[in-house]
Amino acid sequence: MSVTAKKKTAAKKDTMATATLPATRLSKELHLRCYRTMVLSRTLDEKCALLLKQSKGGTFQIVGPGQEAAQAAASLVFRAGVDWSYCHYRDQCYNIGLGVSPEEILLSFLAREGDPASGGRQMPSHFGHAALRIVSKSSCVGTQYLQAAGRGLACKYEGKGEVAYCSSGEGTTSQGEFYEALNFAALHKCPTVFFVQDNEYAISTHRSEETASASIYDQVAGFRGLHRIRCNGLNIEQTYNAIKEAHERASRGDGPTLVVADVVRLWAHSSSDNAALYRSKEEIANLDKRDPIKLEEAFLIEHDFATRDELDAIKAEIKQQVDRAGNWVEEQPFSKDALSHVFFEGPQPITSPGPAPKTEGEPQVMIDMINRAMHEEMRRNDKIVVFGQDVAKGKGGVFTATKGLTEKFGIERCFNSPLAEATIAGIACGLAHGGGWKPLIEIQFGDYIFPAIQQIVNEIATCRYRSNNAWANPMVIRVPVGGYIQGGMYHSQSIDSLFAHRPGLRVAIPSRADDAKGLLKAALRSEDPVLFMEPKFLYRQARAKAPDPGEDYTLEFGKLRVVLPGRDVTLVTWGNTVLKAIDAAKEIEKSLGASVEILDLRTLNPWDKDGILESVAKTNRCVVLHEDFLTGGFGAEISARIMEEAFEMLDAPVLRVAAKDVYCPYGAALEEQVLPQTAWVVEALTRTLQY
Ligand SMILES: Cc1ncc(C[n+]2csc(CCOP(=O)(O)OP(=O)(O)O)c2C)c(N)n1
Repeated sequence: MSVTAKKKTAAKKDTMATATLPATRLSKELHLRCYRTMVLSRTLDEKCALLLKQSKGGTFQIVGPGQEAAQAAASLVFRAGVDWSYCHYRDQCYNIGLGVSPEEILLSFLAREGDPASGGRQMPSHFGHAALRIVSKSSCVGTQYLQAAGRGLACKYEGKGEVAYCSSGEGTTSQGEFYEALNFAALHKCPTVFFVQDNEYAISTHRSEETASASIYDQVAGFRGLHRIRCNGLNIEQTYNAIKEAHERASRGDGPTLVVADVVRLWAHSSSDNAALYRSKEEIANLDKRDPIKLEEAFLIEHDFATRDELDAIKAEIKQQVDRAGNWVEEQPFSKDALSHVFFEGPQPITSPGPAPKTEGEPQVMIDMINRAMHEEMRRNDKIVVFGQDVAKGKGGVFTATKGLTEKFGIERCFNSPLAEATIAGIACGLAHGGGWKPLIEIQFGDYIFPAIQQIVNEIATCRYRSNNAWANPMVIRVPVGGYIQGGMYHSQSIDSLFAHRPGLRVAIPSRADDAKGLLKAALRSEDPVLFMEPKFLYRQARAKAPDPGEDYTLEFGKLRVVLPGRDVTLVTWGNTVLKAIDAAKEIEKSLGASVEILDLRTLNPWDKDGILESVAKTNRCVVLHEDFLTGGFGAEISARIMEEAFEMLDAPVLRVAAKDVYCPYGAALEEQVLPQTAWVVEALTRTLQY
């Protein structure tokens, strides 16, 4: 079927689906309130378009004309400062309805101080407002679905009848995370309302090229526990009824609803787009007939709620209000602060020295210390919630790290997630947005963290920065990593350099049981998101054992451990390769009589540059050893910093020993050729010492 034919069939179905909805009447006051909200939003869009044309500061505009009725109706239902809003970038009218002022919209548009969304850090229309519980929005379409489901889970746990609002266009529902979110929300009866404003286009791509069914409404018919409503989004009353029903269901504990509102996009996708390139002249000419403001005006006049003159007066008054706001905003200073709020800036255990570890007692394996740290911290903080694949009940994780947590703390605090890493990270992200919740999630293997990467790097790591400290994502992501276990290509990967490279994410990688406990406990008391990498080869290694450092022990991040003091060469490493370093140092002592100072970094963000430089000042030689690939590995960063800041101290070039730039194969004889071996370290140390 051609695109045009598909459009026609879809249009027919639209009429059929929307005609059946009840038509509860709204009062004159509510109609006029919506009308004002719609006109204010449209006037602001026109104002911003003008500012853009005049080159007065904005560089980009994305607008909502055509979608105002649906949004104004939704804003009547959701409660500002009570419910939680995960918005679409076209949701300006909804934001205004909740209470965002024209000044605030324009501060954001012109990147002036006082922009409540991002302090000028994000493009316009990336809404956020802490006091109104409008959660910071990134530019990634589709990430909001899982976050809103996670927030719904928090609302359910809190039992106060609060609801999460989640809005998007229909194109964005093609993202896999949409289906994952519906699944999770339906499975857990999350009080989340998914509001899809179907304007038929995703930039230039028509719905018929996007979705196998006529509408996303039809496409998701099979989710048990998901209520669905389709409505005419050009009609305030129809949308209000749909949203009200969805909100009431959610609030009383009946679970999620998908509301699909058919709307129209009157303007181009954005100021960078030209709709004439993909919409016919006829289609564009007919859009005006579907303008919801004009339709509402006709309704108001027909029902004697207002006269034409009164409506014109409202428009003129709002135009003046917007012009006044514009003049005031143009006088405001530009946002200047670009560097703060990457991390939490107050004192916290991961940035402060903790108590000394206890050193007596039976040495314990690392996996047991990780398990004990979680038990102790969950007892201490009842907002810690553990989830991931197979973490619950009898099994307690494929490596038994979470063993006993469900039995001890109940299924709500340690539950199995669906087999979907984006779900795990996205739900955690939403849960961590407020209320003190502290998700402690497990990604089963580092090799499988990639489906979650959008949520981790673009959402979790950026949340505090992009919202100018209004929102944050304190959580811990535990993930077993690394090789030396014949795990083959997909159970051996190191992910150090990928994540250590991202501002906003703390990264830890212990090599000993006591460090693992101290770092994990500090992470769980932190205000920042922490990626906690666990070298699985060390889980039960006798050489990684240490006595339990104690229930109060927390270990500051960014402080290396001197594994072996030495005089002649510094060997910097972390994770699995600490053991290779120890073996190599012994051989060097024997063969050359030289003493090697081994430093275990323990964390990669932050990493202890000063500690390394102090050692290099003494030894004047340095080798960096790690398990991740050589090219672009974290060793390159360390080596470059030593070169930049301590060149004069060096008697030899800094050398790196790392995995070959090859995937880690399964066979023992093959793995040995790829992952760093003791002999490689001995060879590099010898070369450095003999330089
Ligand atoms: C993950 C991601 N991919 C691509 C983009 C670029 N992009 C921004 S908006 C958009 C279209 C979204 O369409 P739809 O969901 O229908 O919403 P509408 O703009 O029609 O309201 C695209 C492709 C993005 N921001 N994020």
